[in-house]
Amino acid sequence: MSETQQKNIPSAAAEPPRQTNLSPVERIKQKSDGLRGTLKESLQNEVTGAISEDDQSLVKFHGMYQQDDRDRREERAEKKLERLYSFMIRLRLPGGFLTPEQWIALHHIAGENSTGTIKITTRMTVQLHGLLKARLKPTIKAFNQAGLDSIATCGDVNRNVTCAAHPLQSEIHEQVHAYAAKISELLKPKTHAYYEIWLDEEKLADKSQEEDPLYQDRYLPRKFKIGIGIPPNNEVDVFTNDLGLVAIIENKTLKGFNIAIGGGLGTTHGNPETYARLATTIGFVSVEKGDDKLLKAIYEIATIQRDYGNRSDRKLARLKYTVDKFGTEWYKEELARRTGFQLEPPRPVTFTDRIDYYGWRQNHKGLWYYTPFIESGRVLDDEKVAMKTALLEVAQTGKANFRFTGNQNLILADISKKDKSAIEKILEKYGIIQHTEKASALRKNSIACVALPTCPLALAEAQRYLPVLIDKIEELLAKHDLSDENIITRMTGCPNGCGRPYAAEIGFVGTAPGHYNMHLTGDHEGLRLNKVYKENLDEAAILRELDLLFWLYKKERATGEKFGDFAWRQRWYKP
Ligand code: SRM
Ligand code: SF4
Repeated sequence: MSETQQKNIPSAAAEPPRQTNLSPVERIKQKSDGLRGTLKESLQNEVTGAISEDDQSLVKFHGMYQQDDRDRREERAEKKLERLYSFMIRLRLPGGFLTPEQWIALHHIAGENSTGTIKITTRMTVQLHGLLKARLKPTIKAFNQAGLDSIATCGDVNRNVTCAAHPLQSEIHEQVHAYAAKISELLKPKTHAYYEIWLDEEKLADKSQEEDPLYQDRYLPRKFKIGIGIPPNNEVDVFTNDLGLVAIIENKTLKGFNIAIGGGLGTTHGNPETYARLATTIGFVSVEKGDDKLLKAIYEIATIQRDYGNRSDRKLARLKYTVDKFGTEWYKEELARRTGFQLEPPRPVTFTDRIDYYGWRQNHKGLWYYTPFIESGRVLDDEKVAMKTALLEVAQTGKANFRFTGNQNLILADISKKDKSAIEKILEKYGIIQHTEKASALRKNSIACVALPTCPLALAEAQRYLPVLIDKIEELLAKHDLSDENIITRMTGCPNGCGRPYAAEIGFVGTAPGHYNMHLTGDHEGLRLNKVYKENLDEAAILRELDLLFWLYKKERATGEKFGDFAWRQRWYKP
């Protein structure tokens, strides 16, 4: 019996099922008039710092989230004041790239409209927090003047497309990297709403120009993420995406891409139907005779998810659940039916790491790159280092581009030989080089999500706490003579997994204030997810556990064996 018959699912050629019992967000999307809703009216309402409930769903598609300062909820409630509402805005930067001029614009926009901190995200873009409602339009207009937008960085659409950041990854990095922008454009919603609402542009005279054959009026059932990896460095965590593309490069020529589907990390505590999943590789598409086939395959993978993804339960709506419900073979058959061609068998690939190349590196063309360490991707001036001022000064030279990495870092990039010393002087002046060299391997390989005080879903701290916990873990590593180990450690304030903790060697997932599930056994390359080791640990319990585990690791590991692999061999997970 075929997989299709076994699973009692529609044959590939059948009409997609009509879904009933739609979730409330589905109705909001459908009646939104191309994501316009009542956003214009909400923005004009001066009685509240918030926007209407339906508009809160819609504004995400424009790249913004309504939030409030959770640290101040109690104080505001006591004074009978409404919550201190503000907005977070996220830029669309396919492959994570800014010119120095754009960085300068971002620096000033952040200072004038937000908390001032520029947050580099795990998907290679930047977010600003704390924007009051009245500052949204001026912010978007200022971004627009800098050639930047926030379209589709949130919402049930294709999100910021990530791509292996470092030009050292391949001599044809530029060629592969260009696909991030191409794919972002291919899957960008067609509605003109963004331009009308935020930039005061006239309505389109001809409505048919915004007809959207991909998203129609339903958009996707849920967010959709695409990442492009370039072996051997998997710093984008390519298999955690709904759709992962792995560049196949032979003899310095781009042959095509392996296609992997169904990655995703979000889970919900206490809901066993939700789970983290790495994408399954389903085939290869050549680009040697042009990229039409590749783009067609990407587009149709999205249309299948549009038609078959779960629209009743948003917890089960990501592509990974569609793939597991119908099976990868069915997905491939349906894809072949829609594209008119079969995928070729996947090509062999080897990933060996997921690191950022800190410090100075030179590429094959002789250009220089400096990767500073930016803890949790937060660019600000604090008591440790004046990172924000230093980066502004670097940008003002006009001699370095800004490339973001999937590890919440940035690379000062494409610096010519003659300009290197000018940049170096600035980095030295502000202590950036010392700051980067001083940070431990553990710290440099850590990620923490935003969590409190802005994230409404946070159950525990992450970016405000992980640096403090790392101080203490560093002491344990020193005690066991393991200080040079670059163990990949990630923390999130809830199980949604924004810092990709399930793909870490040590993952901490918040359960309640001050408490975390500890996950172990993930590998160094991002090819094996971890598992829960112990639940609901407080700091003292975390340190107690790690003390014992590090002792065993030091004593019994094989030569060169990574912590995650050792933990896997020891079966350090809950049965
Ligand atoms: Fe995320 C929701 C922050 C990467 C899975 N994520 C959120 C929200 C918007 C909370 C909300 O819905 O109100 C967070 C905003 C916090 C704040 O105050 O800024 C948030 N996610 C982030 C960022 C900023 C974390 C960071 O510190 O870097 C990352 C922004 C990426 C970007 O630039 O687009 C971020 N989020 C991720 C990732 C990692 C990735 O994509 O590589 C994941 C796991 C991969 C995945 O999608 O499966 C992730 N975020 C989620 C989920 C769970 C989705 C699910 O399938 O269940 C949510 C909750 C939701 O969508 O309902 C969420
Ligand atoms: Fe918020 Fe949870 Fe994402 Fe952290 S993992 S940013 S707490 S949704």
